[in-house]
Amino acid sequence: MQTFFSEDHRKHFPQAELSGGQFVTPFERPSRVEYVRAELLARGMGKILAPGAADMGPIEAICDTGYLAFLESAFAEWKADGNAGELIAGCIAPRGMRTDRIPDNIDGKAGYYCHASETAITAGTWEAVLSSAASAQAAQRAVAGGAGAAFALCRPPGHHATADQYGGYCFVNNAAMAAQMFAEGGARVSVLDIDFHHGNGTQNIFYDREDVLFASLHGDPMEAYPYFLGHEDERGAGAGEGANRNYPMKPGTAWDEWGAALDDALGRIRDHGSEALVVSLGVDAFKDDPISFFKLQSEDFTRAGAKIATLGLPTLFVMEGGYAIEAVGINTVNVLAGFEGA
Ligand code: Q9C
Ligand code: ZN
Repeated sequence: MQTFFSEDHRKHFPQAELSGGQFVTPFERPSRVEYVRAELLARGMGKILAPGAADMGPIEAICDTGYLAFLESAFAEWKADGNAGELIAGCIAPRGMRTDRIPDNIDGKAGYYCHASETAITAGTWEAVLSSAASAQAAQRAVAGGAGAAFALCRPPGHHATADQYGGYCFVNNAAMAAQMFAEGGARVSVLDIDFHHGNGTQNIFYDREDVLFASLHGDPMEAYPYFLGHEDERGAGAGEGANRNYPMKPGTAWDEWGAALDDALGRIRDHGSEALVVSLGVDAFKDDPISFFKLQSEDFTRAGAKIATLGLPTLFVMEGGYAIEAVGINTVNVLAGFEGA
């Protein structure tokens, strides 16, 4: 299958992530996707194409206007306000205070539009975010045009971003944007999220929609980021009741339980009558991932790809997380190869 990938991802490379009370080199770093690209080439997985410029229409379809304006100018405002370092939100809008007034000051604005302070904004963040969305758009168009399957090698990732909040290394929700593009083409669509972390942004964007099913396999939010969403009893609202499925799992979860959850999710997608599938493809469920607690082996990713192929749907794979750097390429390409080999 074809891959869409932009070199501009490198423009987003914060020097610091607040982790364990220390500033460390961010887990979400440029080399992640370079390992994926190298593995795609080594295994002859098909052409890797540059996506061209992002279209703002599909981004605006899933994002708040004020939020996009914030992302575009945030770093310049931060510098203009006299700050020396990268933009890290400190004072995040909490319970018991107002969220109906968006502060003018950039520090306050960041606190309004951010949900997790591990994610920094730098000079090149916006351009990288646009290039990541461009890859998802180009890959979606390929699949909608009859390609059968395509891979958007997106960086930064997207599934934690809501319509108006960034965090969890995500700014614009590439998978949700692509799903909305399929929906606007008239298709019923499912988003299957196999990243270790719950896809809170995608769930939130489609929670009251029946035409877009969201199913997510992830670390139990009682124990894992994003902590405040992703429980089993979140089933959708209004017309979307029943079109949201969460599979939270405990530390140490390995293939037997994870694969069974995947089977159940695939059954829901079949029952939904989906005509297109978007896979939020994170490989941080891997046993050696430094910030996750599942125990999948590299071969299990091949099996997962083969199971996904049994749906027989036009499928768009969108890169999300995965932080065991050297294994990210192997595990990601294993999913794609398992899908193609099935
Ligand atoms: N001490 C994705 O996989 N928490 N995002 C990091 C590190 C945030 C993961 C904690 C994890 C976000 C796309
Ligand atoms: Zn993740």
